[in-house]
Amino acid sequence: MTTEDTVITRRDGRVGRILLNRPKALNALDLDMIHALSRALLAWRDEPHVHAVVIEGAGDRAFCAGGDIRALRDGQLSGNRAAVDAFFTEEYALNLLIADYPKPYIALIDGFCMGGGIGVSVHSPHRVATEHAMFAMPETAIGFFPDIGATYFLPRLPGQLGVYLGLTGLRTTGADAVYAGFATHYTPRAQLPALSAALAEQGLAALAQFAAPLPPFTLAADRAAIDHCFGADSVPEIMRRLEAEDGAWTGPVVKAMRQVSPSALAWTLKALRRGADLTLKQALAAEFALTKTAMVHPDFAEGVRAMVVDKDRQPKWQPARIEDVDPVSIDAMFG
Ligand code: QUE
Repeated sequence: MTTEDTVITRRDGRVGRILLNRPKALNALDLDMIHALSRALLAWRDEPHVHAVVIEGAGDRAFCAGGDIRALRDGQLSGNRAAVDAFFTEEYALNLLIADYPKPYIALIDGFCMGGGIGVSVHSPHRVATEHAMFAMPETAIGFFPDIGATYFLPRLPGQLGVYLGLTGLRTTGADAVYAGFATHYTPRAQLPALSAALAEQGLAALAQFAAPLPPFTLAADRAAIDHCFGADSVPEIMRRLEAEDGAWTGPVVKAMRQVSPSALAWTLKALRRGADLTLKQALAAEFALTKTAMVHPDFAEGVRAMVVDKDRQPKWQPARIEDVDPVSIDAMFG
């Protein structure tokens, strides 16, 4: 058994257990945590007595709410590109390690699961969400883009749901997350400790045994309209289609699209369309390249300032309007 401050790893019978243990920061991943996760997975990969890995978040508010974007902003502003590169290199390598892991890796997701938290769960075939799970890829709100392999998996969600969720950053709760594809099983929070224990005793069979019936998909009625609006090939055209819809569903969607970074919407749409034709490994490499051009844009430092550092939620985007984003400058970011 090894105990580290922010990631606790231990053997429990046939499983290796990982607890993300920074509950005050909603278990957001810093570089030390990413290293601890990678070390544990590499050690257990070659340990014959470990048959599966179970990952959970400490506390009842979050599985993992993202990455250490405050540190990334500091690195960007101080010109410490090496520190920024190290973070993304290690994080994306961990995402790929999980995708390629030869043993079952089971994420038990209760509370927030956003950004980097999705990166340490969605690439595995086994993701359990509770009724308190809350999934989102909210990076356009900080002038960034959905990374951690999101440019691979969002375009593979049903229809245009992934583009809708990746552009707006809107949240998807428990059961909806199973329909959308963020989770594979739905188990009530009250049953999670029993499921976790059963995984160590009986392995993957416990997943079906503890799965609860799914309530209906709340987005079902809007799916066709979402596919139509978010199937457009530019952000201004998506806005025109949304504003031409008469369903009540577009109110919060248009509001979200008008709040986030207009430039980030443009580079995110382009990255998601490109990711549809890439492997996960290629998508992560393309994301790494895009971190270099997206982070020098002023909207990244400003977005993290407004949403995470000062929390005034009043970012001053450049440009301020979707209609004023220059497509040529966005294309230039993709090399
Ligand atoms: C948009 C985001 C993130 C965010 C807020 C947004 C994000 C992220 C965090 C975050 C959460 C908990 C922490 C922390 C950062 O907040 O990606 O340091 O403890 O990681 O509006 O994309």
